[in-house]
Amino acid sequence: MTKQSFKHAVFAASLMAATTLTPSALKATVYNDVTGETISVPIIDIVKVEVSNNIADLIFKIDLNGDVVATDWGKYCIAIDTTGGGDTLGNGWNRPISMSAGMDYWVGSWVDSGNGVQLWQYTTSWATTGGPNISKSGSNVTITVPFSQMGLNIGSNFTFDVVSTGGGGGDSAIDSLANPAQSVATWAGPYDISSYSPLPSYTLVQPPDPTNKVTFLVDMQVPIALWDEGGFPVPLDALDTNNQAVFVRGNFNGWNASSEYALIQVGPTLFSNTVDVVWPNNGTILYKFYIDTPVEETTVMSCNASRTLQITSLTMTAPLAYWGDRKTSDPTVNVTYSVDMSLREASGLFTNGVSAVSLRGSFNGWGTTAMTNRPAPDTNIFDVVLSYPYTPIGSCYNSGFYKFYYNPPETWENDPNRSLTTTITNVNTVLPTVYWNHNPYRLGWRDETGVGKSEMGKQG
Ligand SMILES: [Ca+2]
Ligand SMILES: [Ca+2]
Repeated sequence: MTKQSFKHAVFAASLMAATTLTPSALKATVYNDVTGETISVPIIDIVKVEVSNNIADLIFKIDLNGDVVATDWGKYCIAIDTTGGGDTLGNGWNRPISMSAGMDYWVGSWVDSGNGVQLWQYTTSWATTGGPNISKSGSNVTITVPFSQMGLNIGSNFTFDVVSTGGGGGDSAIDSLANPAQSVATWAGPYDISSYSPLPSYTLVQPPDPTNKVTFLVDMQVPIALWDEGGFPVPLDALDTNNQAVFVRGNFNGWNASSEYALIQVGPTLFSNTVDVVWPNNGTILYKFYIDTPVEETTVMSCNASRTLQITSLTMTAPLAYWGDRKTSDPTVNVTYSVDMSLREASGLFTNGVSAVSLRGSFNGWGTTAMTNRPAPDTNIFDVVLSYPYTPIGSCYNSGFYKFYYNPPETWENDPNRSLTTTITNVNTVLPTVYWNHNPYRLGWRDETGVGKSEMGKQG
């Protein structure tokens, strides 16, 4: 068994467990009525009404004292006062039911003949508007109204009453949710909803963000290859699959690597899991992949920007990603740094052949990486090539901080630290030669100091 196959033999036994959708919880406000206080039968005796809302709809779940599927002639209506004005005398169905405080909307529903519901709006007269929905089950009738069609928004408050009535066009409010007493003594009524006070009121609440199930997939082929190559020191983003875990972290989990966001190895190099992302629909999450070294991936194709995903569904799969945007099929990129020591040597502070020049920076933990000088006549220019395996063309190269250095005597460049970012367009990328200590003057004659003969044109 090869080293690689041994390492990768320990796969998770199963893939993602079946997940259950968790729609955002809708916390209802419950308005209770008494029972047995009507002149008629249990199917129009209101027990209670639960009112809730989601991001778009207002939902009334009306609980009756009888089975409205078995006996379905009842009519269930909602009188709503959203604002000043309104009809003080009647309603959208022209029944002997009024709201003397001013009824702005009337929801009229029936559960016979295949169910139906209408939303009526009063301006100077009544007219139908919008498209509410109705369903029934057992003793419940549920009416859903898009609240924007009543001019309401999250945070809006309105007063209302739910009333039951019969099949006759002249039937009044046989039960009133608000009123615990008998509402009418005869079918003809009439009944003024505002005769009872206070009427129920409801404030539209900001619904909780939905819990989305998002499947993430990341191919760890480069970190696994870096580990398998066994170099020393071990590259920071090498992945030991037997001892390290891979996570997805983002603004949806506080950029934390908690266990529920661990990814499972589902193939030789592929890691995946379906995790909870509590986030509003159409919102965009930021994320990256992470190894518990700890190290977060550096996304080289976007200059280390976070990955983004717009949440458009309760169940989603993010695009397949490669750790750091890198594949094992990507080339090794060689980046050449060079420093021109000629002015420094002319100053007498540096002696070529005596002092060794090196590159030090975050890339080598501020250790020394030796530089070598070029053949004549450029013997005062020192080069070093840094190699970056599995680096895609078009990627963003960031040097981190660095300085040039020579010894003896032990001499660092002046501050500030150098750093640069460039786009890799070639497997051999040669950075511009710079002068020791950021000296901006270009040496025109190799046997002179350049003082008084400067020309701009070379990067410091
Ligand atoms: Ca009742
Ligand atoms: Ca009542």
